[in-house]
Amino acid sequence: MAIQLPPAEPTLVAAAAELEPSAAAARHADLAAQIDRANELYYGSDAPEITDAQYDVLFRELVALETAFPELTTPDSPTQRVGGAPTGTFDEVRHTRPMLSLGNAFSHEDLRAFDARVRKGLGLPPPPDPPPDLRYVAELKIDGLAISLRYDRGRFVQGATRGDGTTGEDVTANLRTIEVVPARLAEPAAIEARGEVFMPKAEFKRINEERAEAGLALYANPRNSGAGSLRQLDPAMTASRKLSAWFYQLVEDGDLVGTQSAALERLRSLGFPVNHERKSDLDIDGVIDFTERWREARHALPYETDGVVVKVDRYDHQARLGMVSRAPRWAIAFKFPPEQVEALLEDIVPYVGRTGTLTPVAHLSPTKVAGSTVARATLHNLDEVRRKDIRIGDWVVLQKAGDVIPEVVRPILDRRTGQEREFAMPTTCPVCGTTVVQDEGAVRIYCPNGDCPARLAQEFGHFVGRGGMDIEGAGWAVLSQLLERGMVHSRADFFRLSVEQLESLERFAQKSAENLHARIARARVGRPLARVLNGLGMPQVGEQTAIDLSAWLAGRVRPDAYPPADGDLVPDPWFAAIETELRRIGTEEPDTFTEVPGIGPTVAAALGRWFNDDATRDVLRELVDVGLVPERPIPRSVGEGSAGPLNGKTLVVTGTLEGFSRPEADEAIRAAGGKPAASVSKKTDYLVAGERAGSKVAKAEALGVPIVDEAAFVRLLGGLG
Ligand code: 1X8
Repeated sequence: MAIQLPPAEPTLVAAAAELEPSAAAARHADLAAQIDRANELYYGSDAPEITDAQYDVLFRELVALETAFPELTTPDSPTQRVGGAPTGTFDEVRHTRPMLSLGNAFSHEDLRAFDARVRKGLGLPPPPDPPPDLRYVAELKIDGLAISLRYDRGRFVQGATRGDGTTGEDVTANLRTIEVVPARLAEPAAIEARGEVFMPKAEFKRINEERAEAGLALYANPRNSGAGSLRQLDPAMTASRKLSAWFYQLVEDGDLVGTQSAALERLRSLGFPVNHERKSDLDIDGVIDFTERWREARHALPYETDGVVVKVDRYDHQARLGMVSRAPRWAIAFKFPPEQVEALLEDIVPYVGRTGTLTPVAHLSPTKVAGSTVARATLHNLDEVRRKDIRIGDWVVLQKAGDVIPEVVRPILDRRTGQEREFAMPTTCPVCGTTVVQDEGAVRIYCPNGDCPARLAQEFGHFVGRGGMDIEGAGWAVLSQLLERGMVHSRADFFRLSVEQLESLERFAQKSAENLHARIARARVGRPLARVLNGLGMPQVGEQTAIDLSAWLAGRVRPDAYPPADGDLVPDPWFAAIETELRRIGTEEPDTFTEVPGIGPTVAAALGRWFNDDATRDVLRELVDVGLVPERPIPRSVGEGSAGPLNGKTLVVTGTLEGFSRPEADEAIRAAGGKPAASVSKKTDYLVAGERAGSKVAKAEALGVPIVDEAAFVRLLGGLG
């Protein structure tokens, strides 16, 4: 399947058509090499040799050549890797069969309970009787991104992410850039293969080192960075990251294989990479042995595994067992507990956050845990330090929550010498010296100085970060220098920085200064209003409410009434009107903010105070003056918002959701106009089933209440259900 390209320009095509085929081929190879090199420099090292405009000229000529000589459109041509005109999103792909999620097991007991359920489901004798022909396959669980690939007559035709299990994103072009993904199979088979794309640990390390060097935010773990790399809109970006993959499921028409172990063999003989660390022909004791063997050994593997997937081997058994709420009854994921190590807690240091909150942070002797070295761990707040009785000088148990975030579990009391000291919060801000404040009855201790340099740095970091103006390259290293040198006093100052100023920063050369300057200039125009407001740090307002607020504002200050500014660096009339309106509402009628979904009287009052504050007014006014042109949202009129997509619907949530705590889920349902309820009845419109959902699922099934997973829940909230 060829990628859609921007239309070729007729004059260029006519010129190309004049060429002899051999000359065309030579020119094609030359252009392809130049473009490949430009891509590599642009994405790999952040030091382009040619301008975007020059790149476009080369690319357009290549498109013209391929239009005149279609046989030159080889799969490895840059036109096939660079996704033509970027659409901003991927196309959707409906999976032929749903991509399932797995139930979890956390202990040997859980595994034995799984075995007992399987035997019961198959009508086999319960343990300890050995079942005659029930056999398991154990495979390592890869901590990556699930993908599904279709092959037609042995050729790779389409690849998609898991998405919500039913519909994923078309990432074909990106998958083509992964070396181990076969473009062609050993035989002309029509199959679908499923597996996991991941970033090897070494590549993760390399990329994070490169990002640290460039002052960019670091990826939290290989899984995030792998997922981020695969979901790049520009496949050249994916290509610059060395992703890999393991395959573990064969979806094939015509039943050539009858077991999972045979399917793995067939995948391998077709040319797919299949993980060697697997074992078949196991009973549940063999499965347990397998999990024990890998508990520690996994850290030495060059990729991340977070568990073992256990599957009933025989397909006919699998079919008889069937599934419950999107998870097969014939498979389970055993999750390794987080590795725990001992570390010396050398000090507890209070850090000042964006809102001034002082957070105690543990400084640890650098200690290797779950594959990386840890020297810092947040202790959250003073109550937490007291509750766990953690003292300076303690040896502590350290683990990574979710194998990612370092966490001090407890002190090791046996190792106390009596030299340990209790931690006390300072009475003054460690950065600016202002006396700190603890509000009556609150846990939080904060620096009340709005001009505290620590607060400013984080506020500005938030402003230029992902939730705000999204200026890549304006990381910590850059921000702290800009503040220290007094080049930036207010948020608007970012847009006033010159290339020369940026070039004067440490580790900046002319090229990197120009790049950052260009990224800042691009961020000035077309960032969604919601992100601009969110980036300013509105009190008690999250990203979704920021979106609702900006759509609501656009309903009051209609974008269509304000022609876009045509010059550069002049105030955008619509944004100026928004600024005036926010100030007016803040002063005169803060209650009207309650018309925005998700905003109640308390938040409305806080917003009113905030928009009425001189500091906020100044920031907004300056951003208008410096020529910020936010993207104009689609207006939402009053009432429309409060009558949300779940108006009149009753939802029950069960199990654990990844993106919501229970109160947050309830709040989200209310904000969308729905009603959260505690138990399932005939009146329930949807049961939202998270991980480890319990008996409510069976009840909903019995009553015929639709059961949705978290992804579908999110779509319902967005009115897309
Ligand atoms: C997810 C995964 C499976 C396997 C390995 N890694 C995963 N992340 C495997 O079967 N070897 S199966 C699976 C799923 O079914 N959701």
